[in-house]
Amino acid sequence: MTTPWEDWNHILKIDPDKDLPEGVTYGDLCATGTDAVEVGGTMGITEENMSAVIEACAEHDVALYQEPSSPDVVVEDDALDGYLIPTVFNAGSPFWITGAHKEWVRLDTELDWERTATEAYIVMNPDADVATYTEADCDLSAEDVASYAEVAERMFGQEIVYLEYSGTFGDPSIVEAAAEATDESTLFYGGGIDGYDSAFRMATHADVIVVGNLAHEAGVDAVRDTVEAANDA
Ligand code: 1GP
Repeated sequence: MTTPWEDWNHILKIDPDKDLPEGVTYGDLCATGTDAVEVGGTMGITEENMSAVIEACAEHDVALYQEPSSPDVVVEDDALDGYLIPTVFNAGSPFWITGAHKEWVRLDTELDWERTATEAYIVMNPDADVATYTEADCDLSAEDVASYAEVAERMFGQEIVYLEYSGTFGDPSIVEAAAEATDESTLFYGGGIDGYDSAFRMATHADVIVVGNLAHEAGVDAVRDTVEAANDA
């Protein structure tokens, strides 16, 4: 697979289980200047709601990726540029490290490896659904996180390391530690970005910032501000 994320600064993550703010369309979000739209979520995800969002975004000129939370919601659609598959390095259950992946490969004998890459997640917010779901150990120091990041890059050859604070703004010093520990991997940061300043703060450390809830809770202008910050940093 090619590695377009090396050139990205900003990802907009759209959760198919959440509504858009009144008057906002998927087209508006695709046109914010974000480098890529990633369609994914943790709870309430079905193949149907995934497909609906993918189809709505496919009409617009933006890189489009699916981030399936489990094998049964993978959507086969030529409009997708690819699949970004989470593997949770600090998961308590091995199902979320390699188990779900094994099931996907078992069930899908014609998996499109050319369009498939993994994201090495380090889940940091214990209150997030993703932490509960994966039984993640979020009690990690900056040193622990940096070490996980280095393991992901050096031992497991992960092209993407994803520091995930979903729903809350993370500790910039921990993001900085992860950035220092990675050399060739692209570092994604996601969680609690709510405008220009928070986006800029994390984008000074991470290679790519991921904006999620804001797209569902605020207007398009707020999202556009985070794109600007990611490009400025
Ligand atoms: C969630 O990392 C993303 O997977 C973004 O988090 O929804 O808190 O912006 P927020």
